[in-house]
Amino acid sequence: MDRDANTDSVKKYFYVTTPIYYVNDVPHIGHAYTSVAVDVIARFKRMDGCCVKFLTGTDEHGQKIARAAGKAGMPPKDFCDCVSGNFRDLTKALHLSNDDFIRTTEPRHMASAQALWRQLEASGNLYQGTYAGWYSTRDEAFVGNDEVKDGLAPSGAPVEWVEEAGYFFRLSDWQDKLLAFYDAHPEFIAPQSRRNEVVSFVKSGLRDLSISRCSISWGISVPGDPKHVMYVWIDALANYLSALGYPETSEEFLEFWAQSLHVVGKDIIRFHAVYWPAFLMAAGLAPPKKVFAHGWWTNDGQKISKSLGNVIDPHDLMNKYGLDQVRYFLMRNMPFGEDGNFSDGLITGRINSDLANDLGNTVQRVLTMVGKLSRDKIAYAQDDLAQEDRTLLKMGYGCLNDIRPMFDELSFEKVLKRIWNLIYDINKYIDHQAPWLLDKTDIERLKVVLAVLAEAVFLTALYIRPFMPGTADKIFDMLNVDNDLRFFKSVGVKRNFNGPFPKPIALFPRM
Ligand code: ME8
Repeated sequence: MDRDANTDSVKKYFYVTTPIYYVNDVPHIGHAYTSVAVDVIARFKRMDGCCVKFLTGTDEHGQKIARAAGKAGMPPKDFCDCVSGNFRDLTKALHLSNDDFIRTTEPRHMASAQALWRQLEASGNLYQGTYAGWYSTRDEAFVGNDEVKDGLAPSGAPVEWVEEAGYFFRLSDWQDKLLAFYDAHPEFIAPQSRRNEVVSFVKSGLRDLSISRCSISWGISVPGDPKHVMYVWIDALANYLSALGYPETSEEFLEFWAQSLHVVGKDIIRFHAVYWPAFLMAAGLAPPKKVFAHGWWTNDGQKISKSLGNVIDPHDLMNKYGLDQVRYFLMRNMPFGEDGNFSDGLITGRINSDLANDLGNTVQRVLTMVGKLSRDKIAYAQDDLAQEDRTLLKMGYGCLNDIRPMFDELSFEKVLKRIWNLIYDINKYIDHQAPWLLDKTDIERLKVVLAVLAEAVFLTALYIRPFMPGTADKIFDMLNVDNDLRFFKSVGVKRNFNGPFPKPIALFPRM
């Protein structure tokens, strides 16, 4: 497996997660977006020598799912099996490289969530009481009186009045500790705008949190009190621990947890950046290293919702535009963290200009020359390199150091712009060197130019690989590059490319 072939001998761990998606409905572009982003970062880290665990899965308990199952006329578990299968299919269709797919109805998760509960109870953070207040089933959230406006939660979801006995978590005790934690770990919440939002929410005061339900039964039983089920958010958040084997806290668990990144949409930042670190600290565990909340997609400027009938099905998109085209568009269209819009015009424009023209034409231009002019072997001696050759290679090799910090900030669109600068430089180099003329005048120089071009295209393929793995592998195949060289450890290592080279194929049809 390529992920093992590339892991450094001193292991650098990296744990990255998507939210686990509710199984009340079919997957749409928003789910595909988060999942592709996490896949890109997971693939980048693996190519960079890390030992990566990439987790995704489905959130299957709670009132919302119970109601959706009832509406479908199915027992909840059968309903979950069916819809969870749709999400699993989507991971395959998007070529996600997830290492695990967790379902909250699995025994391994239920045991883990109950262990977390017991830990919270043992630490004195739980007490029994009665909740009388608003609840939004769509958000699966308890909503304060002051937050309800015109019968709606801040998200616009309807609320209903709930009165039931249950368990509370002493969240109010955690206000100062959370603020101290945010201060000590400024990198914990990103981007900065979300961090500001969370800090001011916590500063405004925290109420204790109801964490069980007794009016519904579709959930994980509260340990020792099976009349109650756990509130679906404590159940759901625990998935990040269950997949690492909690309550066992092996050395590997701790290594992964110390390098953990939760990527979520901005809708669920409060659960991940306020409740989750409080639960974890209360249970004697460290919070995750980072929570990144990305922005929201709209369709032709409108909110995406079932009632507006404008939900975008990722399978339709892939059938219409192609997998790598969709993956590229999702990562390039808007800065990660900001909101953005989908339209057919936008994706078509990107495919035609960035992929067909820039990337596709450049690769085909180079590989056609390599095939026609190289006489089946591409190699150069370091001493043969002219200044222009060195400049292009420097631009190519230097790209890796430039994009590493951009990846750490999850600035995917900046990474892509940097890679595209390399593509523009390759084109300028071709125009200056005019290899088709060298074929008639200077065969020795032609060999060097083709070698530099092959190397630059090889580097381009390496850098686009996390985003468009299928396209990158097509380029490697056309250059006869071995599988074990398709990693960043190959950057800066001088190589030969050996023919005969297959006839280059067009990578992206124009739309
Ligand atoms: O919230 N634009 O699940 P969910 C961008 N089960 N991203 C979007 C989006 C849009 N229009 N719509 C959805 C849940 N998303 C809980 C999570 S985690 C312990 C539990 C993405 O099915 C985005 O990542 O409602 C958002 O946070 C997630 O889907 C919500 O998925």
